[in-house]
Amino acid sequence: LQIETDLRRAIERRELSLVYQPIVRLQDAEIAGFEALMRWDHPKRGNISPAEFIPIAEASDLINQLGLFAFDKAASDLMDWQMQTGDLPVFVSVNLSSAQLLNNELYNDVRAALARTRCEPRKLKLELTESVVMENPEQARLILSKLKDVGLGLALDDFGTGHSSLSYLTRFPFDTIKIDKALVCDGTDKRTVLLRSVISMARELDMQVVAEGIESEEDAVELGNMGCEFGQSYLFGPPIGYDSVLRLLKERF
Ligand code: G
Ligand code: G
Ligand code: MN
Ligand code: NA
Repeated sequence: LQIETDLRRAIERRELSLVYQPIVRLQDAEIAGFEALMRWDHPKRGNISPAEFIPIAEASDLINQLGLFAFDKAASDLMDWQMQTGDLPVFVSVNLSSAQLLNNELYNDVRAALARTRCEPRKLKLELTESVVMENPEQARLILSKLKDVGLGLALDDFGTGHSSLSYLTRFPFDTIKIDKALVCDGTDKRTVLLRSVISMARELDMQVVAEGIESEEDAVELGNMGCEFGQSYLFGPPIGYDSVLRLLKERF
């Protein structure tokens, strides 16, 4: 596949970058952190969506390199921002694919990136979907508890889309759940009941809750009243580049 060959070269050719979408506190719209999202500027085809190239990377060994690039880059960007603003009460979360989780090198790679960048582990989170964990629950539990012990945050992403087994919330060391936009924007009358129970369950388990895809101010207020602490959506801001994040942080902190 030509695109796979191109992707293989994309890292060294500096065609891959990260953008950062704010995750805000619903109470006062203050920035709590950012989700790092990968972008590929292809020399001929222009911007290719991660929805297209991540699956290609996942189907080969490339995802491990891409994933490591994202983790290392997110950690070093955060350190660079902090060099210019001082210590920040802000985290960055990075998506993790299943092939990465099952890769024996992941733990050492993560430790090496933390050592290289000197980023505090508690300022970084890994985002995993249920399906990533489900592929091999035993091994996932093992590696996730090791990563937790290192001090990284762990977020269960896209919650409410798959065949959510509630046991995932307790069997794995997640500290955060991200409620998928499909549930946040659900048009049926079950929406309120579902959101209320997910949020109260998460809170009783001492987990932070991020609602994704909140479209209106009314929904933000409603979710806040239900006990949801954080939101991430275009309403609060689109993904932005390194310089824009720095500007935003200088304004706020
Ligand atoms: O940013 P955007 O909506 O285009 O992302 C589309 C999908 O690609 C999302 O599901 C997102 O989680 C995924 N994605 C973006 N960046 C990364 C990454 O660095 N690693 C992995 N595994 N997935 C990513
Ligand atoms: O699967 P994951 O949750 O990692 O994907 C996050 C993706 O959702 C990002 O690619 C981002 O571009 C997209 N996104 C962020 N905010 C919104 C929003 O308010 N509405 C919609 N439809 N998508 C969003
Ligand atoms: Mn995510
Ligand atoms: Na999601």
